[in-house]
Amino acid sequence: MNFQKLCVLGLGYIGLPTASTFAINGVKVLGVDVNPHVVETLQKGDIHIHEPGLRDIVTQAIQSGNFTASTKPEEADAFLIAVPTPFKEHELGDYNGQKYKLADMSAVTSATEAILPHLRKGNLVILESTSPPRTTVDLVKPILERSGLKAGVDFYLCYSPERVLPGQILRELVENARVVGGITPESAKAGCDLYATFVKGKIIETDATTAEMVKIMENTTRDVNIAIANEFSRLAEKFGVDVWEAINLANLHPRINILSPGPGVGGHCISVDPWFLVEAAPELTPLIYNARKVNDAQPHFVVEKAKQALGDLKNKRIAALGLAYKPDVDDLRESPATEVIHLLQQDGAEVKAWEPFKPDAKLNEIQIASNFDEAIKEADLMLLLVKHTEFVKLDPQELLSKTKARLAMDTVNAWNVEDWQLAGFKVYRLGDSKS
Ligand code: SAJ
Repeated sequence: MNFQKLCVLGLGYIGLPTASTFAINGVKVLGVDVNPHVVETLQKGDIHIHEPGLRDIVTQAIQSGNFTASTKPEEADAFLIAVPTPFKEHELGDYNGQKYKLADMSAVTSATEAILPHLRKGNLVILESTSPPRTTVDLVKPILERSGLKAGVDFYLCYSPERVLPGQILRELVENARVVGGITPESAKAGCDLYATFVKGKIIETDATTAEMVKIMENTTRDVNIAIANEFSRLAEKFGVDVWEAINLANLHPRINILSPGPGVGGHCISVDPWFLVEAAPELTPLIYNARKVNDAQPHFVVEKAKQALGDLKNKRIAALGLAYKPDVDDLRESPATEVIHLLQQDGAEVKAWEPFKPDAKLNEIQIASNFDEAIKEADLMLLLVKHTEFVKLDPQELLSKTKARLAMDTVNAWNVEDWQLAGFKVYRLGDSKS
């Protein structure tokens, strides 16, 4: 099947790279975003997000004449929905007193409704947004069928999850295996034909609900695995063990691969998606629920550790290094680092933060230094929260003259304890009660 014109709804971390990759591979793409600022930025040839290589590919897409941006969809051969599915901010579910977060599907609903007037016989609609199981059949399909057309008969309908890793999106978009779930086998086939435009990894056909499950299972597995690593870090501190050493040794076992503990789990995927399963079936998900609880509580564990180093936190000055949700990205969404900072401040600490990937970040109630040196200058403690390469490379000898701090706390296993001790720092490491 040949799709010449594609409409991509949602131009965020997934939609924009996907839209421009289609465009540079010969498909006419209309990128749609409800935020006029995003559309204006693209129309000026600029981009609104940081992702390695994205600027080049968007420029190429625009120059090829194949990519335009608008706030409204138009008729097309295929429609691809890549809008956010966050959780609701002010509403929680309740299962026997256990509170859980609820998916906010309003963006998927309104993007689907926006396609409705343009839907024609023979069109293909693909949902890519991470969604609770059965969203394609129970939410998207009925909306599209308001057109009078029948899904699977008059038009094709698929779910195909994005699985790309922020920081490596452009490469993984092309190379990763792609699962395409159709509401009928013909729909899955049509979806495969579209992705075959640029995907070099395997493209596998299945049904829509399986494809939805696949995506959430992947991220939930990672969340549960990080939760156990975080729990190990707490146990290691109780038993006089260095968790990092213990994990390295355990991972020598051929069938064990323990992930890394840290200050918590952030981002808009792994800390969100497991809740979709809890919401869909709270009675079947005690493990998933508790893993979320463990990871959400990890910032508190970091604060307890800071108290070991500083005693009462009142008026203590802390340089918080890193605000992003993970290393070498500029994305601050759902970042455990910001949660740690808020908790430290609640206990009376004066925190100055520094995020090299977003030096001009503005965050509620967090004081951000204008550069690294300013953040550490007057600090009592340097607290490392994100394993950015430039923080890993810090030379403790050089820092001595730049900061009053002689206490250093590493929550991500970035610093060589001996080097820092030799330079004269007292070092605290998360999950390590040996140093
Ligand atoms: N983290 C740890 N310990 C680890 C690994 C990660 O604490 O050992 C933390 C990170 O610091 C971060 C969070 O977990 O706060 C999530 O980071 P991540 O790198 O594991 O994942 P994301 O959210 O950037 O991307 C994930 C990926 N999913 C999987 O690896 C299963 C990606 O492939 C998905 O496409 C993406 O979610 C998504 O969009 O769903």
